[in-house]
Amino acid sequence: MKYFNYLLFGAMLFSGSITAGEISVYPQPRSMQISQGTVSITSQPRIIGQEEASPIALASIEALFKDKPEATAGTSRFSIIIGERGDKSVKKYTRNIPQKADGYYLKISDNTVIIAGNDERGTYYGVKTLGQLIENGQLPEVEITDYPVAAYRGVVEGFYGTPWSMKARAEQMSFYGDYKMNTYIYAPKDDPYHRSPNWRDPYPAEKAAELKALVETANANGVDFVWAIHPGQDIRWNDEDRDFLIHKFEQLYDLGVRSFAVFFDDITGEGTDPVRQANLLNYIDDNFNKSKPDLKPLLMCPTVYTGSWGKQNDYLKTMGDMLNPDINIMYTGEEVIVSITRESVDWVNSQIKRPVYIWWNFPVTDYVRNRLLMGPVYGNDTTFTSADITGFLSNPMEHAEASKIAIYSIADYSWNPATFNGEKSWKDAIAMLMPKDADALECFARNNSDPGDGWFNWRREESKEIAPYAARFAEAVKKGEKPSDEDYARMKCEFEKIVSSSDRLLANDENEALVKEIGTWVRQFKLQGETGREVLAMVKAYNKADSAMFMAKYKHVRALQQQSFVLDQTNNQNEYHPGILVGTRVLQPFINEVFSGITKSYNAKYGTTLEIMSEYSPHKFDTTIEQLKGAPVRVKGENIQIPPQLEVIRWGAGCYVQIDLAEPLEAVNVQINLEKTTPEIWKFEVLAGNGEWMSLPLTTENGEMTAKIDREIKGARLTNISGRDLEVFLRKWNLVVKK
Ligand code: LOG
Repeated sequence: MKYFNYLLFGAMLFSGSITAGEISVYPQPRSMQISQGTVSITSQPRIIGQEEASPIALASIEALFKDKPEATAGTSRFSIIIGERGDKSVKKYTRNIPQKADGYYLKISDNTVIIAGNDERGTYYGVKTLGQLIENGQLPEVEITDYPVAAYRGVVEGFYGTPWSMKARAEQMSFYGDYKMNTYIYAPKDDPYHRSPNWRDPYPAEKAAELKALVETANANGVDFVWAIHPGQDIRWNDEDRDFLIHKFEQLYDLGVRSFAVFFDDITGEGTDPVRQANLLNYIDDNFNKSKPDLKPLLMCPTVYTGSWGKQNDYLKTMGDMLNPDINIMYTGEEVIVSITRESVDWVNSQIKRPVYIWWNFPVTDYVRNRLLMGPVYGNDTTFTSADITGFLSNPMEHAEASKIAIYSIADYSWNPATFNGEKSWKDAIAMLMPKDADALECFARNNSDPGDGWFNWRREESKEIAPYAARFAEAVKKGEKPSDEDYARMKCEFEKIVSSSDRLLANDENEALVKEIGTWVRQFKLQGETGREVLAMVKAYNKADSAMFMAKYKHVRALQQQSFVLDQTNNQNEYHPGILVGTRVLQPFINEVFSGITKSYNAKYGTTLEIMSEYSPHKFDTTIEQLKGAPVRVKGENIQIPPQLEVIRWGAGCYVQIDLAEPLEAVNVQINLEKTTPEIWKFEVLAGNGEWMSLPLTTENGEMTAKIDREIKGARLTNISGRDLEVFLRKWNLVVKK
């Protein structure tokens, strides 16, 4: 028999007689040898070992073959020998079973399947692999030895914002089971019983019942439900609070929870003391955990959870020295939002004196709530072994189903980093979520993956295939040249695809939960596609000197911009990052530049004064500063803003920026940050109801200039009265109004 060594080839190989394509098992197994034969599944299997084998593994087998008929005399029946290390059924294969937690040995040959786990979960995972191998009623003959790198894999529901629903969580559990994730940490920042103010109080009966049901679902899918408490913001370091915490854990223990965590992230004050934190954790470990033999090791999230903060003090070293060795310690990497590097992991391990438990802040969006992060997982070191990391969890978006794209790949990566292929894993995740409309979802996902520019300083690739075409095209328009036919065709094709993909996503009936979560972004994406298409048509009309066509397309674009503005202003109005942003890295800048550029050219050629501002706003922006012409006026809740500019602004003597409001509004104040400057050289004025400009005093507060307004105004203006040309950074221009 001919054997291919899977590891040698570094990719899945397929056996000749299995018809469709390649064999994909996720997460990718450590070692898989595929031979030529197949086993046909025509009936229910004969199970050998059911007296002792893992009950969830057996339940999973039953689910796999429930549609097959009972075997009858004459049908060729295949057998499954199943069990875990020490069970009679698999004794013969003991040598083959990897001695690793969650590991298993799976062999399919001669009408027989052997599934031998190192432990119960290993057996269960062997069944999950078996399920993935079935294709068209056939199983390839394979031999697999498999076990994970990270002992703990899965998700920490640890974001700010609307916690996942119980329904979504239950759905996640079976997803985790399917892809060999064994951990779910319950830690939603916005559950008041997890954090202040109610961490001391037991859950009310109804909530408790819901959690109990969820714990059962987790168990049924081989997932450890970890309940985390977050007491640090108002903890008093006394016996009373310590006992409150233990009582709360006791309540959760009674609900079935067998794994606990204490989180001290994002707190200030007394609670941050590492010595007291460590003493509390050791107390819990010695008195609560050790008295209950069925508990998993205690887990903690430190206050100093990044390398860059850790290097400024001894906090992590204190934890490493003081904490009982069996307590696991979390860490987000060198920064809060960042890829996980070898260097950072080696450093933290030297401090905490145990392999780190990674809390990876991806694809969480609580710091950019108007966006979705749907792109591939990449950038993490691929040489980690079990000696480096004990856990690797994803902190997801508040959109549970949409987060599965990233979670799927993180499961894949944390099981076997060495063979991880981010791009392939991403495509397979998409196909798993939406088999029939995978290409439509892929189009949406590849254009919605970057968190943008911000304090977190962590960008993701977005629209990367189209980017070079977009750049060349926009550059040509800017120079007043005609873009190449190739670039035009490529951009047009992408915008067409965006429009049709959006419609297909909105009409998709394979994954209702996903469509519901991302629907508003998809509608915005469709508008973006339509706008892009029409902006291209403006360029074409201009180059053909077809004025009538240009005007028709121009007006259509204005109408689309307005619709996009309304959508942004009326959906997802959270107080932090309200609105709906899509395709911000390449597509929107492209549309804006080309729209402004071609309209400017048109104005120059035909002597018209068409608005060149590329983003619709009811308010108008007026300026005598050349660099700022065409900048948008953004409305974010109660704030009317000129967005921060990256480059230095040359603000000539006497030049101004001015906002003309669409209607009189009750203004509260203005906040202006031009970096190092002083109020004396600026004049701030508002346009009062009587149509007169009046000057208001500017003061400096926390490095920014501010003026109280407290009246109804129709406009606001800032003028350079220094008598000199100035160079400034425009970091902030925010007019606060009452809605
Ligand atoms: C929080 C987390 C939040 C994340 C991303 C940790 C350990 N804690 O900066 O709740 O979802 O960042 O914004 C955090 O990451 N703090």
